Amino acid sequence: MRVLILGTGALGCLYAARLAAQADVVMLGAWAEGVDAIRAAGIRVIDPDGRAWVARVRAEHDPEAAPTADVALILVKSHQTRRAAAWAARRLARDGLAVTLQNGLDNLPALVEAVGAPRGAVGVTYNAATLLGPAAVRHVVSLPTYLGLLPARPCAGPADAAQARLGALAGLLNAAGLAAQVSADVEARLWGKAVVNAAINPLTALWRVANGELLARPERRRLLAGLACEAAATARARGVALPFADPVAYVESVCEATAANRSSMLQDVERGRPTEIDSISGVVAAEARRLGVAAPLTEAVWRLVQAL
Ligand code: KPL
Repeated sequence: MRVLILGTGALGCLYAARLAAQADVVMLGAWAEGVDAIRAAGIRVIDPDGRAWVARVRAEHDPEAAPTADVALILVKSHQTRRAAAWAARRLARDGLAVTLQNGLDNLPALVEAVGAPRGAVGVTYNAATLLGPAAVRHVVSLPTYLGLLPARPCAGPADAAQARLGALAGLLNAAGLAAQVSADVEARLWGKAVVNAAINPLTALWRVANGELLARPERRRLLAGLACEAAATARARGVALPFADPVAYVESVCEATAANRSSMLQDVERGRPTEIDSISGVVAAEARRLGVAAPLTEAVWRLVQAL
């Protein structure tokens, strides 16, 4: 399979390095330092068990230089989705599939606008990774990736090109050591992840602490729980059947599983880069307002992180 990975950040590097042994992988990115470092010495990965290894991967700055792809994985920050989607549209095979694996709730519409609904899909990943520098990534914890189509459509068998591609991609990811499965209700997974991100990411960014530190004090836990409940209530008001019964217990379990990780939003703040707060808390707050759900904490952290 020919795989194009858009984005040379932590998850872009992780997916590219892992998939390189299983597929023809090309990375495409606008961050010159990242692309140049990948070209010069490959991607350096530190696995969750501390093992370090290097993967050689082709990387390009210019979409015209990238070959046609069967699958494009969108792993840029959400404010860069439109450009990445336009680049993917230029390189994707006619029966190819572009999959957003990003945080946030507003990436698929931008992707579909560029590649067309039949060629757009969603992935939700719980893998936690830290960018150590250009082309260097620490895989902090290995957790599953869920893939699916939105709106959900019944599988029409092997003739359904998008379903077949998703199945093949899940197989490839599993073979590459990244656990993945196709989900029949990926909207539930998307909102499940949004509940996690709407609770963990703003607080870690505001307090500059690793995920596990959110559980260290009762006052932190109370705010974490409040944010999780607001996002979960919004998802339920939308009719989404979340993949967990208790949002607080679930978000706390993710804090434990990713305790050592500095969230992607904290990493953005520390690098002085735009955060994904509008695509996470901003969309939750807007949906809450639309559906008449009270979400004052979400509104507050959205504005506080914007002001950073
Ligand atoms: O998705 C994440 C992120 O940092 O964006 C979590 C799951 C919170 C891991 O840090």
